[in-house]
Amino acid sequence: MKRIQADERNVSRRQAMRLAALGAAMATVPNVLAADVAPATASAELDADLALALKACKAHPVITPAKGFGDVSRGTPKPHSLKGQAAIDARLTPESWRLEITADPFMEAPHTKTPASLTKQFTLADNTAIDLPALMELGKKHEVHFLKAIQCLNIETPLGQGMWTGVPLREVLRLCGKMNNVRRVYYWGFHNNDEKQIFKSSLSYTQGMETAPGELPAFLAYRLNGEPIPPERGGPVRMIIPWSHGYKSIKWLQHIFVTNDARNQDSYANNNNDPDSYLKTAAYVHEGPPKLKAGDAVTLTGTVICGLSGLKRVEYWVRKVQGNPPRMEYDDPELLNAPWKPCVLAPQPDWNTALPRGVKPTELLGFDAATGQPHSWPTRYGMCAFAAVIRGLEKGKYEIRARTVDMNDFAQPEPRPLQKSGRNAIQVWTVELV
Ligand SMILES: Nc1nc2c(c(=O)[nH]1)N[C@H]1C(S)=C(S)[C@@H](COP(=O)(O)O)O[C@H]1N2
Ligand SMILES: [Mo]
Repeated sequence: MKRIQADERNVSRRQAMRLAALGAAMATVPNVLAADVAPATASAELDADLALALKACKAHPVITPAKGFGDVSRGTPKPHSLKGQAAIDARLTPESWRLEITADPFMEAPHTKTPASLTKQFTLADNTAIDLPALMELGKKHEVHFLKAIQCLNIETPLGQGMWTGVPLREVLRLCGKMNNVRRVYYWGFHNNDEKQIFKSSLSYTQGMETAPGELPAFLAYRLNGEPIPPERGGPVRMIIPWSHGYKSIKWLQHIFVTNDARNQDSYANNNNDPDSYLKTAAYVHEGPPKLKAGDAVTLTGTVICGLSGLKRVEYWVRKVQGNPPRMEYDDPELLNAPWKPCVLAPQPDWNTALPRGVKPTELLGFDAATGQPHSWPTRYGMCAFAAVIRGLEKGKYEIRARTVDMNDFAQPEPRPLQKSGRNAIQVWTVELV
């Protein structure tokens, strides 16, 4: 365990090197699979099992095609189902798309004593709303690219990971000239002209305007995986909030609205959700078959998100059970004291060929501008596959769990056992060996 911690940043690189030199340098193998094999056969089986685990990871590429995402879209009819003239009228085509930026006149003592104001507003009414060529013109100077995992705060499976390209929100807001008394920035998308269908999110002024060195800006994306963003994924323009859950990344973006009301009134704030969430470091298990043949290798796979607290490792635990045991609490002493063992992470792809349409890894946020290597693996607020090959299980029923340990040594779901700040319960695959 210690050894893995010492070179945790390079676990996957090391795995790749191992694969390239099967049979050599046995001492550097993490003790991922070692405990399950007899000492005499350890070398060969260890290599075979590591190869098997890495192969299992390979089935889950790092970039999800636009069509492969899970979908969470409100509205009746769904905005992306509008076709032809209806899509043009909704300003959901590249030519008809417009962005309004306005200031909130709202005042109410004691929390909002003066209204927000902008030197310049952009509106449809006076024909000043921003169009796509204007946004892309800003992109020529300020374009950013970011690999992001889209994860719904309320769904247990990540929806997909894409390379998003666009312009930082701060550059768009700077078009407004002087901003006075702006404490929050709201934004929403097309909503079928029905107020009740508005789905809005917000940032504090600082989150919108400032990005610390090495940190990630909120941005208005106009490309996904190097192509125009398809309607299903929120095109022509979608807000991308790199650090947050899906609800902050508003699709079919059309309105930015600055206010001096500092209270968070995101649509998501109404439903007991954390309206300022950051992605949580967590492992999500791909449920395998309910039955396998005893004696065969059992391969566990899943997806791990590198959230706010970073990722130290992913680990699994195999528990033999009888019948149908009750659901296990996250703080059950048996679980906390269980013999968890490390999983293998998917190796990093060759970044020079993995990225869409000629984008260089040195240009990606979160990647080193000199070496083109990401600052962490999986990338920050990104995800990759993990796997473990388990041997030596006799006939019977087993619960197989996976969890993350973050850089602060918190094991999932800690420190967020409350699932309304991001679903991250420990997931289980129940399998019977027959
Ligand atoms: N305009 C709009 N944007 C939206 C939503 C929506 O319903 N309407 N759903 C949000 C939520 S809750 C999630 S989880 C993500 C899902 O993104 P996806 O459908 O591209 O996977 O989109 C977000 N953006
Ligand atoms: Mo969501």
